[in-house]
Amino acid sequence: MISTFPRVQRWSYYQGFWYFPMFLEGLMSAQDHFIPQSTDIFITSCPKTGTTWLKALTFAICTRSFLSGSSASSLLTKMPHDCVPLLEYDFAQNPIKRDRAVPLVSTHVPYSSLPKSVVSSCCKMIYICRDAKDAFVSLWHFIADLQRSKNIEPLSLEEAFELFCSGISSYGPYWDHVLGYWRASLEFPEKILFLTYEEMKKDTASHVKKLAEFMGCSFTLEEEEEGEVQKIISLCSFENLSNLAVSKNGKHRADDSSFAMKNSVFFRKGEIGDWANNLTAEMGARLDDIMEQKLKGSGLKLPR
Ligand code: PAP
Repeated sequence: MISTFPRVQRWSYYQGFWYFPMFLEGLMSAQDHFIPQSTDIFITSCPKTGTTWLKALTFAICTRSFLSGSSASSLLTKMPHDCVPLLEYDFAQNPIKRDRAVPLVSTHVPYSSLPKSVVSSCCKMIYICRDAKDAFVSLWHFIADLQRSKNIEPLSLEEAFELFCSGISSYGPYWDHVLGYWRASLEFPEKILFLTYEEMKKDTASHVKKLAEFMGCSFTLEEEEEGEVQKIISLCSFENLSNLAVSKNGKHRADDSSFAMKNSVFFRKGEIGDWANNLTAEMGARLDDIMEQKLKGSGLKLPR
């Protein structure tokens, strides 16, 4: 069926958004079959907006009570992506693979295409987004690296930028993805927490506390006094995670020859504003204008 959908480059169009076919297959299967646990919390994002970091933080927050002095966090030996499964890939591949003790599921699926079973449930969602220019640059490097590793000639930065500006990118249009979750977060504030990468970088401690509170596992005074918040921030920092052996030497989806990738591709720079090292000022201004127009009237202004 997917082969009959409109297609540009490797992206297929479905319900207003663009997907690589294998994720679309997983999404369509999830729309038909996925049933969440009532306690599930969904980590939602457009690709390259801070998912790895948010997965690490939420996983560390909600598993902290399992950890005693002797048992170290799984995050030291497992990628955040292997701690928190992806709805449209991991469940499509093997629905029984999940660890039900960890109430976290991630997805890049736009709000309007989430399985009805998720939207009509009482499950909470945490959405993270980021300046469009940085998200685009991060995505371009990620896809280009993957394609080069498979001896496929990647799209040039300029070609990919043109497509991105016309709405064509993984799970794009980017602005519609952001707006879908933004509007839903205004409608259901107790259910959907809307975050930005930039604000989380600027004040990680208050975000970690906010996340814990939203997830229903606030830090106790005792935990705060023992520096638990700071321990989680340090554990999940770019510096710490990117330097772990599992990140440097491990592989993600190692058993899937067409989709295996080095874990290190998830850690590039982890900075705000790196777009300026990749795009011209004109390209930056053009994407800013597009975002401003698309977000106009929504009440949302993304930090830059
Ligand atoms: P995904 O959608 O494939 O899961 P995602 O984690 O959302 O990717 O985005 C990757 C970006 O987050 C990369 O940004 P960059 O390309 O601009 O460098 C990556 O470096 C950054 N990142 C990964 N882990 C962390 C972290 N622990 N703290 C801050 N940024 C991080």
